[in-house]
Amino acid sequence: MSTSGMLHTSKPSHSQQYPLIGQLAESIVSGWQKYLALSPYQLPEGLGYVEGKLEGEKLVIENRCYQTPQFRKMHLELAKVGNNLDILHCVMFPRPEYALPMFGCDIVAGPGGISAAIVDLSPTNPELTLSVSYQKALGELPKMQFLQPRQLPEWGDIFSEYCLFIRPVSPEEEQQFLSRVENFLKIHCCQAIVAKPVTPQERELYFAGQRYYCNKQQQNDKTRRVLEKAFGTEWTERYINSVLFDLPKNTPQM
Ligand code: BLA
Repeated sequence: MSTSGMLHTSKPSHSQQYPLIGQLAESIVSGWQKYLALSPYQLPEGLGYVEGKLEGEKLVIENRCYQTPQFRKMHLELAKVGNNLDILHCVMFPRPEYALPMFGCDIVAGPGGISAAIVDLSPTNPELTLSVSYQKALGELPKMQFLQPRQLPEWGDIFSEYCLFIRPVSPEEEQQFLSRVENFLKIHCCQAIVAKPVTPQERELYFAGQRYYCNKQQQNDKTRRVLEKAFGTEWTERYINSVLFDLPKNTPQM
């Protein structure tokens, strides 16, 4: 069964997910519906809904994907590994005609709670800096304190100074994280809908910025390992390169 590209109206299966993951998924999709004009986005054949089992436990992946005038691809993925691991993965890829950062969010929950919760608006310009208007909006958000901040991995130079990477220690911290994601998303959508296209020369730079981002994300061995266990190396390579962090085709839209 393939569910990619459809605007779902039925009750989504993420109701069985770790509570914060279900909440975040609802919140992200309703934010998209509220602020943006969504059209379906067709994922590669057979990769909308996938189940795998090689060694160990069953892995089920459910994808939702949309596009808008400003975003080439907005991808929300919910993955469940047996009864052990719940994962939310979300990336908004701007069309390179727009000087917009990448919205990215990842949550990994195990039996002991959430081990990783990360959200960022990651720059795509050559200087790897956010524009003044993003900095202003993000800087005005209420300050938050989390007890267990986490260290970014070596490949994490793509993330902005506003990146939030934590292990939430309580339901209160989980809700604070949710609220921060909602704020990031609101800021991003409101900036995106008033953005003007850049020149073809600048477009090349933003395209290269997205390529850099994807190349770095593809180096996350923790993601790769989970997928390889259920689907094998070849499938995983294709999935990472064509669904999770695919590079846009370098053909101008204008
Ligand atoms: C970490 N990602 C992880 C971990 C796992 C996954 C198992 C380790 C958890 C931990 O360190 O506590 C697994 N993530 C997945 C899988 C998918 C996924 C299988 O998305 C998809 C099917 N990752 C992203 C995005 C960001 C991201 C968009 O996909 C950020 C915007 C970040 N994930 C990210 C980071 C880590 C992580 C920074 C920690 C890596 C490390 O500490 O080495």
